[in-house]
Amino acid sequence: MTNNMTTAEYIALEDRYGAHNYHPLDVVLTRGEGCWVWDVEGNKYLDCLAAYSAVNQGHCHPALVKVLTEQVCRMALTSRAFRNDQLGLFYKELCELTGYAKVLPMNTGAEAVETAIKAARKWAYKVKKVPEGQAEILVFDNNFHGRTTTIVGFSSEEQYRDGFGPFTPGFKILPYGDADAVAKAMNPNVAAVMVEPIQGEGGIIIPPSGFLKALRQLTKKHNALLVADEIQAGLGRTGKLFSFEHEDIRPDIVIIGKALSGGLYPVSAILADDEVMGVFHPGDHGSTYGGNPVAAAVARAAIRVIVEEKMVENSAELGAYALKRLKSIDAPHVKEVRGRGLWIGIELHPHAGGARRYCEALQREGILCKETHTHVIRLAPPLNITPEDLDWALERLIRVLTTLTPLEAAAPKPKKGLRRLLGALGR
Ligand code: IF1
Repeated sequence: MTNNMTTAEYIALEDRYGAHNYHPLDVVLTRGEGCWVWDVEGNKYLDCLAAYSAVNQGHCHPALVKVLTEQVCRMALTSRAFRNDQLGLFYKELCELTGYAKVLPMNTGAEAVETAIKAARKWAYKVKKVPEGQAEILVFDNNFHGRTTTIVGFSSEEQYRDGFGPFTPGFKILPYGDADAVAKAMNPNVAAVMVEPIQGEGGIIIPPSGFLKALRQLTKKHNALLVADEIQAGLGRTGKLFSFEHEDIRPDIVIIGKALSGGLYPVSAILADDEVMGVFHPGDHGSTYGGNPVAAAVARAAIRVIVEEKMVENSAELGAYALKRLKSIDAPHVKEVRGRGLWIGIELHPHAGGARRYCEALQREGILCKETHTHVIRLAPPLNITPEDLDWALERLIRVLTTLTPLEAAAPKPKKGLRRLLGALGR
C-alpha cells in the first residue's frame, strides 16, 4: 500500500510521533529487490548495509517470500505449549549445516545473547560446579552484543550504558585481541569467554591472528566455555559460514541471528552440544515467539538458499576482489581499508570530518551505507551481489573517496579562540 506522501512528510511523522533513538539518513525506502532498494521518490540505490547483515540473501528473496507467505497462511503461531511441524526440521537442518548437536531458538540477537549467558552460567554451576552466584563471564572492550540492560552493562561504550543502570554483575571487560590479558583473568569461577570473532559495530575490527586460537586453548585449559557471537559476522558475511572458521576453531556456543531469516522475520538461536544444552530443562527458559512455525519455515529456507546459491563462496571471492581494489586507491585521508569477505571497513583519518559525510555523498551517488564509530565507512552488501553490481558500487565509492575533500583541507582550522567557542557550542 503506498500513501503518496513526500520524503519530508514521512520524516516529519517519524519525528513527531516516534522516539528519537536513531539518526537515520534522510531516505525513506519503500521497496527492495536483491541488492537494490527504492525510495518513495522513485530513486534507486544499491544497498551496501543489508540491514546490518540481516539481508545477506538480498531483499525479498523470492524463495523466502514464498515460504513465509505460505506458512503465514497455513499457521503462524502455536506457542511452545504445543509442537509444530516446522521446528524439528529447522533444528535438524541447522545442526546438519553447522555440525552442532542442538539448537535453542529465540527471536532477536540480544535474546540469543541472553540465552548464551544463561546457558554458560547454568553450565558453570551445574557442570563445572562454580560456587553459587560466583560465575564470571569475560568479554571485550569495544564489544557489541545488543541492547538489554544486562548486555549494555558490559558495554565499553558510555552512551550505551548512560542512564540505564544498575547493571548485572559477573562480567569482566578485557582488551580485545589481548590473549595475555585473558590468560591473567582466568580463574576457577570463569564460566565463559564471549567474543565477536570480528567486531562489527566496533568498526570491523579483525583481531590479531592467533587470538581466537589462544582463546580456544585458554578456555579448554581452564574448563570454561568459548562463546562466539556470530549474529552479524556469521552465515557467510566474512566468506566462511562462521567467522571463527578463519582460525579453525570450534566454540562451545555459537550465537546466530540476523541473516538466519534473510531479513524477513526476527529469528535467532544458540547452537551447542549436549553437555551445554543439556542444562536447560522444561520451564528454565523460553519465548512466546521463539521457534514458531513462520520463524522455523523461513529460517529453513534462509539457510537453504545460502548453501544452494553459494553465497559464502561469492562473499569470499567478491570480497577479496573488492578489498584489493579499495586497498589500492590513492586518497590521503583514508587511514586503512580492512575486511573479510563482503564485509569491508574503510577507516578515515579524523581530518576527513567523519564517515557520515561520505555516506551522504554516496547516497547522492545511489549507494546506501552507514558509518560506524564516526570514522569508518562500512560496506556489507547482500552476499548474492553480482560482479557487475559490485563494480558499479566500487566505481562510485572510489570516486567519492578520491574527490570529496576532507573537511579540514576544505576549511582551514579556525583560530584558537573561535575553536573554543565552536567547541562550547558543540559544532
Ligand atoms: C541497532 C550496531 C550493527 C550485533 C552483534 C548482537 C546484536 C547485534 C554482533 C544484537 C546487533 C545491530 C543492532 C542494530 C544495529 C546493528 C549494529 F551498529 F548497532 F552495532 F550491526 F553493527 N550481536 N547489531 O551486531 O542483535 O538484538 O539487534 O537483533 O540498531 O541497535 P539484535
